[in-house]
Amino acid sequence: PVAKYLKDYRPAPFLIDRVDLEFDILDSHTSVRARMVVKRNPKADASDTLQLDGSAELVAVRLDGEALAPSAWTLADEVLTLPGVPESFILDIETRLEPAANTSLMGLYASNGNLYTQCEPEGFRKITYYLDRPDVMAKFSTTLIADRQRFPVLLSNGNKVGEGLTENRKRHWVKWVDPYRKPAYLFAVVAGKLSVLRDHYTTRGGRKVTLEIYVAPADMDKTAHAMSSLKKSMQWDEQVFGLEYDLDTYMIVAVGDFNMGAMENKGLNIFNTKFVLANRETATDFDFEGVEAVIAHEYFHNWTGNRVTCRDWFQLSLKEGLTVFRDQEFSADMQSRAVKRIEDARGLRALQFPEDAGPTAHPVRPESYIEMNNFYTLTVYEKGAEVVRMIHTLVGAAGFRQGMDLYFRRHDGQAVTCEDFVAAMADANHIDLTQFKRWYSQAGTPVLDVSLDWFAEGGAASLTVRQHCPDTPGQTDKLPFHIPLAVGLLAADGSELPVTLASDDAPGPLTRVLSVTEAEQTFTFVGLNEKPLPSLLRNFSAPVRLNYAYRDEELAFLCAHDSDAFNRWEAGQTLATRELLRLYRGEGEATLSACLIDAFAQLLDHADSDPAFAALALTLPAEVELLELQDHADPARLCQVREQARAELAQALAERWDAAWRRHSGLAFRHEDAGRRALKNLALSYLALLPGGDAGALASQQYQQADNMTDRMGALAALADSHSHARDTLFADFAQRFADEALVMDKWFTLQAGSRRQDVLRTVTALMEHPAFALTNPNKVRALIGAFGRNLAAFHAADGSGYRFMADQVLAIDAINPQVASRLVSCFNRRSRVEPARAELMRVELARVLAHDGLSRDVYEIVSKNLN
Ligand code: HT7
Ligand code: ZN
Repeated sequence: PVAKYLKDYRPAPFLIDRVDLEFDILDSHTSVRARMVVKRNPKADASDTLQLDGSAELVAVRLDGEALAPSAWTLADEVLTLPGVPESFILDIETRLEPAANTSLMGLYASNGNLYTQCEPEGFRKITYYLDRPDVMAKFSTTLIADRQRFPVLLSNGNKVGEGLTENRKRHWVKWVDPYRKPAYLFAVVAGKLSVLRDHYTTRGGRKVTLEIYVAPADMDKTAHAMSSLKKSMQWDEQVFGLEYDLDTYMIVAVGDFNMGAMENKGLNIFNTKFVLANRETATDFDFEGVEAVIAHEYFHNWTGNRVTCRDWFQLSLKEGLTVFRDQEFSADMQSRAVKRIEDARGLRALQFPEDAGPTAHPVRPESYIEMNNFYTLTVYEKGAEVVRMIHTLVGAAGFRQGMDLYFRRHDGQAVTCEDFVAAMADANHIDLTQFKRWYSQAGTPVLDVSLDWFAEGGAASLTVRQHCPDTPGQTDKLPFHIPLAVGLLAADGSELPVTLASDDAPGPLTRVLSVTEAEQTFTFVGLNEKPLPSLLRNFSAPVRLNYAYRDEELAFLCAHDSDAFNRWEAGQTLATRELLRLYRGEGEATLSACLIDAFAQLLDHADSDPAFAALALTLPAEVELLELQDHADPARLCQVREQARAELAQALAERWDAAWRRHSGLAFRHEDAGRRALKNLALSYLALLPGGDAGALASQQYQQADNMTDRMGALAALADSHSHARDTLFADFAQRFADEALVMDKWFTLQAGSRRQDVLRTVTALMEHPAFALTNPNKVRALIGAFGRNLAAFHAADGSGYRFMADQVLAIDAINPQVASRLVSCFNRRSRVEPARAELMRVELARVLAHDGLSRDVYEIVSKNLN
């Protein structure tokens, strides 16, 4: 397989003005006729050879109405070459597709008898031959013709402009025209038997928009939340960014077979059912939050992605980082801002930091790829959002809005680069972001080492900040980043002191954003009557690791008093991490320190004022986070130490957990009590660790009385690691009760695959035979096999059985769906973190995968980087 490079970008030699597509949907196959109006690109080097991307079965080619003999073109390596074409011409291409046989779920595919498309990033070439790159933007029309009974619903992008019956009246046709130019990756069609929930939204400018959500008929009772999320998103984008919807219809279609979360096709979003369907019997609070966030994300893409798109796929973060930032801000406005920030930062640290430190580390704007599907990463999405957030922090909300306005004024209707986005932000705010742009080109997580010197006589404190960034594949000796470091200062009584610099002529703000730009830099704060305790990186103002030599008591103090909620949470997590690593290394007492237990006791005593925050603060750092902090780690021991710490906290605070569980139990369901449910279920999970306790009875009681899925799942999760009769009874009841609910059965699979029980591999292997499981369905694979890969204790079993199992599954799935397989194989990427015996067992399995005949580009790229 060969790599593509950012440095090789050239404008397309030809442009496509219009595409008229006709899909003739038949029982055995679908015929696609594409008529394209093609012309030379005046901005590209002159050429009379047209090269189109494509991998579909080619039936016919006509140029300006003349059928071309096979000798007039060549087809090799998924490129159709037409030499000697005129300046402008009409090209007709006919292809033949077999959607029912397409298990990759890219291009046109079948799911449950219906047809769907997925074209981002390079799926359109599986439908027809085309300039399948985002900087070629055309006006599309689509006509769909199909049997009326089997395919009553026929959808495509834009506005419906006509429909009718064929001569024998058995078939019907629908024609759609999208008035906006778009790249092929935003093209979509859907055909099938679907029910629809309809509603309306009138934009600020007075456009009446019809909103439609299409689902399988049995799922209509799970669509209301998605609809209300859509309306909230539309309103929020008008209020915060002045952005309105621009078509008369906005359609969302839910499909159970889908490679990712959702897709922002113009006017016709296609969603994984997981991010549309939710009612309180089948979806947890977490699911409800996910639906709202993903609906918002795809809606926001209409401006950040569709109206202004990417010049090439290296710029993916232009649309994804910005749109994730927008959906995070939306969610923060819909719920608790602090809780949202903690959840996002926790996810980044647990998942993106390891990616940034591993064999597939890449900059937010990658420089090369073999398979673009592998670059829909946490780095491009989540770190990309952090980069946008840092600009927001540097220029403020009003400055950011001005930057966005300028970005749209300059680039509406264009395909642009990350550089263009930063230029709009810099120009609108008259600031220099040249150094800041290193965040787009340098991979790796910067490390800040911070210290404070106190000068009592002058009432001054100097904060010294040193930054460095570890080497990543292909990148050494990185240049300093421009890092916004938000700082506060606490007095001994817990009050906040102004952060005043010598250059200020008045007391400074209580939180000050310092611009760290050098490898080493000192900031001096003045006007202080006592040595302050610094609160650093408030609200997680930059995606960095920060080291400061706090004493344990100082962390406990910050945990109790910091006015910055993020840092209150952070201080508790740092204290807990220290304790867990100390226990892991066998240093000092073999039990948790009183300092940590007291800090948790205090958190629990004040939990009811913000139970959602408390639930996060009372959760120990994840095993994957701990793994990153330890060289030559023994994952089994890490898991065991964390479990032991949880058991100690359970015992030390037993009465408090019990009281918390009781205080928040037995309430009639209200959405706004999600925080209380989170705290209650956390309490139950601790109570389940008490030797001789009655957690089985409590969990059974909660399960039986539950009027919502969060509580049912909380009860199941509390027992998932046990061998009790109660556990077997509840799991069996759950499977029976929800046998027909695919998304609920996914939860059941995940709980079992994530269990601490020794027999988990045997269980997972057996569950692969369960009637609700299918290797062809990405949700099932992620729910069962993906969850096993995230189960550190089971995946890293000392005998290598977990590695062997995962490698076998990767190979089996690769033959079906390479995109899903390459995600799964990434669980091997932290090989360098684990102790040598396991690392070698992992290497052997990866070598076996790499040697496999017919391995996909997707898996090849990940495994070869890992083995390098
Ligand atoms: N922009 C969408 C990306 C996506 C995707 C990419 C590859 C293969 C399948 C896919 N489905 C969706 C999703 C988003 O970020 O909104
Ligand atoms: Zn997106």
